[in-house]
Amino acid sequence: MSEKTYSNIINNVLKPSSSGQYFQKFNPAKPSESLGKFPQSNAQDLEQALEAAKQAFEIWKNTPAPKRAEVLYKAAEITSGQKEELAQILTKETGKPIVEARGEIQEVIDTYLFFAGEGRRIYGLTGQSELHNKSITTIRQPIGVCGFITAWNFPAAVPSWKIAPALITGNTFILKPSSEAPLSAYLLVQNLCGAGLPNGCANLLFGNGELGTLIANEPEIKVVSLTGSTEVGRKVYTACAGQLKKCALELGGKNAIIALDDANEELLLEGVLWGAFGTAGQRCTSTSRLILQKSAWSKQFLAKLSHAANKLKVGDGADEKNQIGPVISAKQRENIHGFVQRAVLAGGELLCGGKFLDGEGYFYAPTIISQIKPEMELACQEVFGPVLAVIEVDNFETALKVANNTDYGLSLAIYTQNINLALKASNQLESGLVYINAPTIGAECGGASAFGGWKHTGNGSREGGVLALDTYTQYKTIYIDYSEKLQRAQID
Ligand code: UN1
Repeated sequence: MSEKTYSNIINNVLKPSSSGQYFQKFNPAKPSESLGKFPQSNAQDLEQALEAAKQAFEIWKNTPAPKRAEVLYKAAEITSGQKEELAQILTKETGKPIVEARGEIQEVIDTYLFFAGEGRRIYGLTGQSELHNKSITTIRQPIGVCGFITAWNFPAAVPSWKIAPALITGNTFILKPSSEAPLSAYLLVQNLCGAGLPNGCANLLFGNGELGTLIANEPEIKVVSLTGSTEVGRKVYTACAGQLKKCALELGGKNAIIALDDANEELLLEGVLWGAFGTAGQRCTSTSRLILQKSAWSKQFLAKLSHAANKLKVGDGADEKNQIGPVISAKQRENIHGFVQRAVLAGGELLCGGKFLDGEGYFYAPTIISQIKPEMELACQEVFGPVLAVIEVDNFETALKVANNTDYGLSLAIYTQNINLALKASNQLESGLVYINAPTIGAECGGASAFGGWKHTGNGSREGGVLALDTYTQYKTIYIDYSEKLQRAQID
C-alpha cells in the first residue's frame, strides 16, 4: 500500500505546507508500518492559518452560542458514527489497547456534548448598584484566535478538551498536534469542518517544536493552551507572559496512590495495576508512586502485585487480548530503561519487569521497584512509562508528607476504609485531583470535573468541566443607567 501524504487544514481547505518538507509517522507496535507523511509547517503556513482564523472569528463570535452548539452536537454525532474506525486509527497511532482507544473516542463525544450544553448556559453575573435606576451585568466574551499545542498520549481527547470550550464561547483556533500523533487530530478537525463549522474556525497545522514556538510567540494568537512537558510549559508561559496573553498549561505529574493497611485489597490491586500500567504509564495522571503503609500485610501485597503485573499481557493494542501496548518510541523506551537502571543502582529492588520485551514494537515490561526513598530520582522525576516506584512508610502522616513531597501536583489517591483518614487526606493532599479508593487516572470531562494541577503541573487553568470556560472568555462589565438625572456614586 502506498504511503498517504497528508495536508494541513486551513480555512476548511487541505493545504500542503509551503516548506515542501514532510515527516513520517509509524505505528509504535509495528514500527515498519507507516501511517503517512505529514507536512513540516513553517511561519508562512502559520500566517495563512492565522488570517483564516482571524476572519472566521468575526463571524463566529457573533453567532449565538446555542447555534454554535449545533455544530458540536453534529460533530458528536459524526464522531459517534465513526467510533470504531477512529479508535482503530488511534490504536495504530499510539499503540494503546483498543478498549482504551474506544474510551478515548467516547471522551471526545462526551466533551462535545457537555460543552454543546454549555452553549445555553454561558452565564455571567448581575449585581446591585449603589445608585437608583442603574444595573450592573458582567458577561463572558470570546477572546480571539487560540493556539493549541497538544501531546501524543491522548491525541483525540486532549485536543477536544481545548476545542470544545473554545468554540462554544465563540473563539477560533489553530491546532498543532504532536508529530508523534498527527492523524487523530486530522480526523477530529475534518469532522468539525464536516459538522458545519464556518470556514476558518478550525485550522490544523502539523509540525515540530519550532512551530509550537512560533504559535506561542505570535501576538495575534490571544490564548495559548498547551498539554505537554513542564520544560516546554515554562518556555510557552514565558512567551505568553511577554505579551500579557492568556496561557493554559497542563504539564507533568508524579502521581501517587497512598495505600493504608486497612485498604480493600482487591480494589487496591486492580487500582494500582490500572493506574500504573494503563496506557503503558503514559498519562500525565499515571500512578508512578505507591506509598505503602509498612506492615505484615504490605509484604504479601507487594508479592501479589508483582505477580499480577508480570501476568499483564503486553503487545499490539489492536489485538483485543493485549492489556498494555508499546511505549511511543524507541527513544522513550531508552529513557524509561535509563530511569529503571539508575533506580536499581541507587538501591531500588526490582520486583518485576525492568526490561525490553520481544516483538517489533517498543514494548517494555510492567516494572515495579521497591525500596525507593523519597529523595531518589525515581520518586521525584516523571518517567512517563510503565514503572511504579514503591515507597514504604510507617503511618498516615508520613504517607501524606511523602505524597506531597514533589514539585508536581496533578493527581493523588488514597485507599483506606477509614472515613476520617480519607477525608483528612482529601483536605491535605496538594494536587488538583484527589481520588478516594480509586487510582490517579480516569478524569471525566463534565460539570464539576475540573482537570488540572497544582505546583509545576500547571498555572491554575482547568480543562474539562465548566471552569474550562475561564480560559477562553474575558469578562466585560456593563453599567446601564436609566435615571433621568445625573447621579454619582459615593466618593467619600
Ligand atoms: C493526560 O494524560 O494528559 O484522567 C490526560 C485521565 C485521562 C486524561 C489524561 N482522562 O487519566
